[in-house]
Amino acid sequence: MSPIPERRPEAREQDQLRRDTKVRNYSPQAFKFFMEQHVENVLKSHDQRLHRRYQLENEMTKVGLSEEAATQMRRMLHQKESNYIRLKRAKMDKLMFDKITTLGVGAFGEVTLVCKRDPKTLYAMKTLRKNDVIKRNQVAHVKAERDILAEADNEWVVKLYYSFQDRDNLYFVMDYVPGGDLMGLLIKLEILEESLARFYIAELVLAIESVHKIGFIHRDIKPDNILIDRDGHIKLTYFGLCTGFRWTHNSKYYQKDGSHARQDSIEVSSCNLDEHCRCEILKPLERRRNRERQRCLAHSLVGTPNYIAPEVLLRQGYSSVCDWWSVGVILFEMLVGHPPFYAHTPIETQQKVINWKSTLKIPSESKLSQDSKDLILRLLCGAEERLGVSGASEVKNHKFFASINMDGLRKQIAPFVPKIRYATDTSNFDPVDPDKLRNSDSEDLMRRLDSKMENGKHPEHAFFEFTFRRFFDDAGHPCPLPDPNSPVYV
Ligand code: ISQ
Repeated sequence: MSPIPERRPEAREQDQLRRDTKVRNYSPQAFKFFMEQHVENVLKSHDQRLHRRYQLENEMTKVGLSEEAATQMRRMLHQKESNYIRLKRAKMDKLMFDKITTLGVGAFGEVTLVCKRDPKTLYAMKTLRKNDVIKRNQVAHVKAERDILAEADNEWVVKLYYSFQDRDNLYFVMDYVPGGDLMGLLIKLEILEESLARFYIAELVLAIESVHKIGFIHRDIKPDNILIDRDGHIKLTYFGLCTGFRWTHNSKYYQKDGSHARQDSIEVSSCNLDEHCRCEILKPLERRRNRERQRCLAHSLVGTPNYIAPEVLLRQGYSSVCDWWSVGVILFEMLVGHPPFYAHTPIETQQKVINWKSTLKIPSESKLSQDSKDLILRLLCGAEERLGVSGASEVKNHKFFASINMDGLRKQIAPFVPKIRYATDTSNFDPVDPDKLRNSDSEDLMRRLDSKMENGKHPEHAFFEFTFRRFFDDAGHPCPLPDPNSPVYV
């Protein structure tokens, strides 16, 4: 960490000169942040480039390529690297995408199904309003989410193709995963057969393992964040609470004066009730029948603490084992029909989670197998004795999974394959309440005024180097093009 540069007395004159020549002036704090993050990113890009070269050499040696062919391959990689640098510099904007429909609305923005104009490709685009992200102190989380989506190059995590920003918004352009989410399936089926629950939980364990392997913790694993792809396999999304424990994932670097501030959306006890969706207050509390209420809770700023580990809620210091707790909660919910710490309000749920020793009860009338009960109780316990504390294989080796071939799971035919009738079919997602859709023009204007008024209070460096392009993004995108004759554009 370099020291914060000091401003010299003659800097004032230089400032005036800069203002005259329209060069933006940043605080020493922001300058330090820019430089440190920029140098880190330059080094990261260099490492990735070396890694690609090393991988190519390895592959060529493995297949015994002739020297002539190898030279040709090196030239092609070099060309691709140059194209990639050019692509990274090219500015992207939202007009490169046509909106098809809204898939979901959250506290900071929305997720829409979009079609990129050139080449025509379907994506899910998450839009976050910068102002809201900053006001709610979520910059560090957004940064961590961008990092994990960019770095997790595996089939268990929804793939990020591009991230970019404009004055008002941040954009994540990701794979469209058309099968809906696990919450939708739970609502439909109420209780899952043990074999179906076993399949999803086994996949979830592998997905979480893949996230931990690259040094991240999700912290907010819940059925809404587990998507089902067209073949019935799962993908993780919404890493809004995740952390990779990097300095840029720490909120203190985004405070104007460098001081610490509370930032987590898991802060339930201190939250304002007004932050919750009004439907929570207005509607009866029947969980599964009231899917809207569930979704609203998931969308409110504080979220639902139903799935969050007690050590995370208590801010006691936590590790990757907190994600295994969430697996226990989801398994319970799948087999029993409601989450173990369900209550009428988030605060009550939080209390129940924290006091899990006295509140956790597996109802005797639900006919759970001995193995499933045992796994639930080995996951819903103190962090030190929780299964998974010595690694994911502890969880994978539990008797509950005895009949599962973990290694080839994703290659197997899934027990439930969602119905997808055409490329832009979104029927597996809940229809979005029209009241929640943005009234774009007037709301945009309000937000612009809002952002003007708040200017100067924002950390200047909040979204520095947010842009991302995937290196291998041009071939074999999984989503077929929309059929131009189908009535899909709404
Ligand atoms: C991809 N496909 C469908 C829905 C999504 C929601 C969030 C992030 C990615 C998604």
